[in-house]
Parts: sequence; structure tokens; C-alpha cells
Amino acid sequence: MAFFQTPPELGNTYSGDDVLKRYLRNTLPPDVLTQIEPELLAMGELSGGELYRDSLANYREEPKLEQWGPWGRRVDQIELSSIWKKAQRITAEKGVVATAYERKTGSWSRVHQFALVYLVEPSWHVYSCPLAMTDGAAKTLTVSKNQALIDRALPHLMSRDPSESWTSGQWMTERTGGSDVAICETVARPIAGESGMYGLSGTKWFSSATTSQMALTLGRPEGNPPGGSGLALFYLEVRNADGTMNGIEVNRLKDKLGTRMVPTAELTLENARAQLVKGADSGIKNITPMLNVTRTWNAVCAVSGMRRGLMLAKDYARRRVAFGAPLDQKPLHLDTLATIEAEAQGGMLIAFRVVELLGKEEVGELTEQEAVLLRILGPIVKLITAKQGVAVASETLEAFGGAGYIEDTGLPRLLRDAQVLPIWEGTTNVLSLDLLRVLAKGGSLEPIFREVNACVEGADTSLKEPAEAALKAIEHAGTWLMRTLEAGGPALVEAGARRLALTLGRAIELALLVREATRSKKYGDHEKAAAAARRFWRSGVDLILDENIDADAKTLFA
Ligand code: UCC
Repeated sequence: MAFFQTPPELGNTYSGDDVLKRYLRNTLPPDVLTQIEPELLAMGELSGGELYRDSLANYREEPKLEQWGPWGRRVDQIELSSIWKKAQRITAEKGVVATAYERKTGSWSRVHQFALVYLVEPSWHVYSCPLAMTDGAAKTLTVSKNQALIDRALPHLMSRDPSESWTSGQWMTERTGGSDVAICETVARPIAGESGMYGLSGTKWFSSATTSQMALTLGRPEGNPPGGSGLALFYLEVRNADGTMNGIEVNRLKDKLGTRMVPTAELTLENARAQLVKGADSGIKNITPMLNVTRTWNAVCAVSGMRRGLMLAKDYARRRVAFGAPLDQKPLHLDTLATIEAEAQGGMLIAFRVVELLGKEEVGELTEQEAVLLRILGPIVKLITAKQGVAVASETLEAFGGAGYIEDTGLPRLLRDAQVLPIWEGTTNVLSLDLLRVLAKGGSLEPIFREVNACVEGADTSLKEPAEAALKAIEHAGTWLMRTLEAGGPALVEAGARRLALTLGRAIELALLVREATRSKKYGDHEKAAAAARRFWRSGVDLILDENIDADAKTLFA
């Protein structure tokens, strides 16, 4: 009898996720959990069932750009994959964006929303990309207080009716680059007689999800100075009322390593009609609410990808027999999975901690200290979960041996789609510099120290060492910052910024793992959380180097 491997199976992604269930039980008021649990179960069923099967069956589908119509007119129509079309409907019906704005669960609405996202993301081939931007646009318009635009767009962005719902693009990146946005070349010319209206001309080089109905974008009003403050934030609708393009041409779709179902395009704007969102300058500052929302999505999607890989790898380990026993009886295989399990749990806790703060901010319940904490955690959560996402995805594929490298198992996509996470929405280095920006503007590590302290309070004696390691890492970060600034100045601090950010991130993740164990004690399942804390701690927390290795970097580059 020939041997055939048994593929991994995925069940309801909510029922099968003890880590998420434990977090929600420990965090949410019981009545809120009771209220939202049916939705989570339904989303978990869809994600682990119908959508998962679709995502495997249709993994080759990609968006197609039709630039010309049969009678010679430029049409620039993009045909989406079948999964994305289905995802459009599901998103509206299940209120994946709306949940955050309807606020049926008050300050917990963001936890509610992002739990839904977390359960579904890997099953819909990165449909979270347009949703992240849609959410970011809704947030940006809301805080802009531009009532006309709020009235025009918000009902569509948060609609639960698939025929009414819109998604939004976020067109920032130009050929000049994706990080240094201030050197944007798009020119904005006022339209005579129409207050606040401009014609935008330029090239947008990486426009994700170009099928959106609207976009927030940047341009420089003629006469404005160079630099970020001379840019303005604009709202535009992609098509005119008659369906023709609003001065926008889709030059081509990008040929990317991953996120293959995302219709990322290069666009040319020629007098595209656009409306100022909030004044004729300070565009970068005005678009930052969008960045902070999409970075939170990035973090949640990173941890969602990690959980998916682990669910599949664990199920497979129970089925796959090699060297005389199933893999789940092999000590080295268990040890390997345990290490990435701890990383995934740490990542999930920091991502949802930020989600909790975001939810409180939006209902005006954030204290001043928490507001500073949220600003500091923003870059940290995005950069650390993205890095963990790639490392965990890589290890997950290896846990399947050769099958992890074969496209129609659906596994390689986990790695390819993870690799975008540290790149878009700010690279690891750009976010490390954002952290320095916050600290330089009068911020200190005090909010993080307080957070870590609060988390490790009351820790079990078996977790004393991990708890101390988390605190020590923050202390070390503080002394390193002060000493390096004094001895080497900003350039030396910059060289160590990534190690600083990752150390802070790891220390917070460890502290949250310790807290999870403490909070679980009364339910009697704390050992699982404690094991994750210990494993995470043993993988290393403090990455800061005291010695000056700046000269080495120059030598090694030369
Ligand atoms: O990739 C893209 C689309 C992808 C699809 C989305 C998917 C989402 C996830 C889905 C998951 C599956 S769009 C491209 C994304 N691009 C970026 O993220 C840009 C990366 N670059 C940066 O973040 C840079 O740090 C810049 C552009 C912000 C730096 O610009 P400047 O001009 O040098 O910045 P300044 O002058 O330092 O900052 C301007 C102002 C300052 O405030 P004031 O004027 O009061 O001093 C900053 O403090 O903005 C403030 N600011 C912020 N405020 C800067 N960053 C932030 C922030 N994050 N939050 C609050």
C-alpha cells in the first residue's frame, strides 16, 4: 500500500484558539464577551471552513487589469479574484469596519472588531489591506472634523450593506520613495471658483487596492514650501459620477513577492479632482491618524498569520508519522513549535494591548499617561509583530518539510504574505526612528516602565525571573539611551534604534505573558500561559549592545 501524507485540517478558528479565548476571557467584562461571542464563533466557522477551502482551491487567482475597452476607450477596469469579491460582501455584512464605529460595545469595540479580523485574515488572501485603509480613512476623516467629507464618505466606509459599502485607498508612496514621504512630487493646482478643490497631477507608485471608491492622498499646493509641512492631505473619489476615471490612469499592476490578490498599482494622476481634508498644509501630520490605524491592522494581521501557521503545524504534527511516531511525540519538533508558540502569544498580547488603548482613546477614556503609552507603542507593536510574523512563518513552513514549500498546500503563501508586514506601513528602521522621534519630543520610557511594572505585579514565584528580566531590559534601555546620547550623540542612538525598539517590544510582550499567567490563575489554566512566558524569556529579551559597534558597521559596509 503506497503512503500518502495526511494534510492538516483547520476547524473553527475561534473554537480552536485557546490563546485568543483565554485573552478575551481575562480582558473583557463577561457581558461583553457573551454579547460578541456568537459573532466570533460565526466568523471562526467561516474562516476555518468555507473561506479556508476557497483560499486553497483558488490560490492561483490574481487581479487582472483591463486598460482598454472594446471600442478603444481607456477603461482601467480591475477584475478581482473570487475570494476578494466574496470578502467584500462578508466584510460589509459582518461589519468588520463598522464594528469600530458603531461602538456597540463602547471602549471594547476595537477589541471586538480586531478579534474578527484576527480570526479571518489568513483565509481571505490579505483582503485586510483595503479594510485597514478604509478604517484608517474613516478615522482620519472623523478626527479632521471636515463635516462635509464625513457626511459624504463615512456612511459608505462603515456601511453594512454590500451595495453601499466603500473601501478607501491610501496613496502616499511615489517614485521618490515610500519612507521619505515629504519629497512627494504631486502638484496640487486650485480649481478656479471651487473653494478647497484642487487638480492633482503626479505619479502614485504603490497604490494598494486600487479598486477602492475613494482615496486619501498627499499633494503639494502650488507655492507651498518643500518638505512635509508643505504637503496637504486630499480626499478624492476614484471615478466620476458617470463611471469614468477621475483624471487617474492605472499604468500597471505590481508583480509582487506576496499579497498576490491585492491589486497594487502604479497610477498617473492628471488633474484628478480632489478636496482638501484639513487645511492646505501639514499633510503628513494630518494623515498620521491613518498610519496609526493601519499599523495596528498590520500588527493584528501579523499575529493572525502566526496563529494560522501554528494551528496548521500542530494539527499536522498530530497526524504525520515519521521515524516510527507522530511528530507530536518527537521532543525536538515539540521544542521547535514551543518556541514559535511563545513568540505568537507574546505578539498577540502586545497587539491587542494596543487595540485596547485605541478603543479607549476613541471613546475619550484614555488617561494622559495612556495616550503617551499608545503613541510609544504604535511603532513598537508594528515593527516587532511584523518581524515575529516573518520568523514564525518561516519556521512553520519548515515544520511541514517539503510540503511547506509546495504552492498548492497553501503554506508558502503564509511566508510570502508575512514578508510584506515589515515593509509596508513603515519599515522596521523607519518605525525605530519614529520611536526616537517620540522620545526626543519629551517622551520618556516611564510609561513603558509603568506598564511593565503593572503587568508583573503579583506574578507567581515560578515567573519571578522572567518578570525581573522584563523590568531589567527596560532599565537597561533607559541607561543605554542616556549614556549613548551623552557619549556619542544622536547618530549613535540612531544606529542602535532598532535594537532599542525590539528590546522594548520584547520586554512588554514578556510582561504581558506574565500578566496573562497571573490573570489566568483563578481559572486554573495559568500553566499554559506561564510556560509561554518562560519559553519567551529563554529566547532572549534584551538585545541592546553597550559597546559602540558603530565603527564595525562602517568597516563591514566598506
Ligand atoms: O504602504 C502603504 C499602503 C499599504 C497598504 C496598507 C495595509 C495595512 C496593513 C494591512 C495588514 C494586512 S502606504 C505607505 C505607508 N507609508 C508610511 O507608512 C510612511 C513611512 N514613513 C514615515 O512614517 C515617516 O516617519 C514620516 C513620513 C511620517 C516622516 O515624515 P516627516 O515629514 O519627516 O515627519 P515629521 O516632520 O517628523 O512629522 C510630521 C508631523 C510631526 O508633528 P509636529 O509637526 O507636531 O512636530 C510628527 O510628530 O507628524 C507627526 N508624526 C506623527 N504623529 C509623525 N508620525 C506620527 C505618528 N505615527 N503618529 C502621530
